Amino acid sequence: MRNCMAAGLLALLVSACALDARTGLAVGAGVAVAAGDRDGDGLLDAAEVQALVERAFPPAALTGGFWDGMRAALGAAYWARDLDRDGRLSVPELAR
Ligand SMILES: [Ca+2]
Ligand SMILES: [Ca+2]
Repeated sequence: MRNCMAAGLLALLVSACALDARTGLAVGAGVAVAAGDRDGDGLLDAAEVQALVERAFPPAALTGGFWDGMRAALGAAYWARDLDRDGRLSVPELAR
């Protein structure tokens, strides 16, 4: 049940991304990297992605298994874009 709810909300997030694609996802991806790129290397690493996930769903405020699932799903959505599987997300990867 919990997983179904998480999947439904993830589908909403993904469809929001699809809308964004039509209006210029490349710009959005650049903003996402700029906002999350703490060490300034132009890429998002695991810690930076985790920080973005926790900004979206703060673990201090959103507790319990459902929100754990949402954080895991959002993190997985980011890492699904790691096309070269180097453990870092570039602007071109996020823009695809
Ligand atoms: Ca970085
Ligand atoms: Ca990559």
